[in-house]
Amino acid sequence: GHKSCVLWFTGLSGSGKSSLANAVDHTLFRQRFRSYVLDGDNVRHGLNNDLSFRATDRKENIRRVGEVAKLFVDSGHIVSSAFISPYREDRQLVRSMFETSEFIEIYLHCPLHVCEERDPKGLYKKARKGEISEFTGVTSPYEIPDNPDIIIETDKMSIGQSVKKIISYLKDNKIL
Ligand code: GGZ
Repeated sequence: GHKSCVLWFTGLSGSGKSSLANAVDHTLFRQRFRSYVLDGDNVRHGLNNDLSFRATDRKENIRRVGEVAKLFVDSGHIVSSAFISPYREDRQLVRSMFETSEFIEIYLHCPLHVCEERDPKGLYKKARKGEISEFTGVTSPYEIPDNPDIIIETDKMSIGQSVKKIISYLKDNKIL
C-alpha cells in the first residue's frame, strides 16, 4: 500500500510539468500504485473550458483543480497535478485543503529563456508578437514558490533523474 497525496507541480509554460508528472505517473503505475495526472489536457479542455487566463480565472482554475485533486486523494490516489499555478495565494489555498503531509509542492525551476527556446507549441513566440495576452513570464507574472518541498532544475536534470528525486522523497517521507 501507499499513502495518498498530491504532487503539485508548478512552473512556467515549457518548464516540463506535464512531461514530468506523466513520467512519475508511469513509474508509480508500473509499481502498482494508484496514480492519476491532472493537467491542462484533461482539465482545461473539459471541466474548466469556461475559464480564461486572466488572474481571476486562473484562481478559479486552481481552486477547482484542488477540489478534484482532493476527490482523488480521498479515493486513495497519488495525484500528479501539472498547472502553472503562478500565484502564491492560489497554491496556498490548495495547500490548506490538505493535511500537511498530503500536499507536496514541486517547483520546476527553469530559466525563462530556456522555456522560451523550447517553445514546443510556439506560444511564447505568439505572446511576444502580442497574439496571446497575459502570457505567463511575458505579460503575466509567475510568483516563485517561497518554500517548495522539492525543487527540480529541469534545464540541468533529465526526466529520469527528476523522477528518481521525487520517488526518493516519497520513500523518505513514508508515502511509498
Ligand atoms: C500561460 C497559456 C496561456 C497564457 C494558453 N498564459 O505550455 P502549455 O500551453 O501546454 O501550458 C500552458 C497552459 C497553462 O494552463 P494552466 O492551467 O497550467 O495555467 S494556470 O495554472 O495559470 O491557470 C500553455 C497554455 O495553457 N496557455 N494561454 N496566457 N499559459
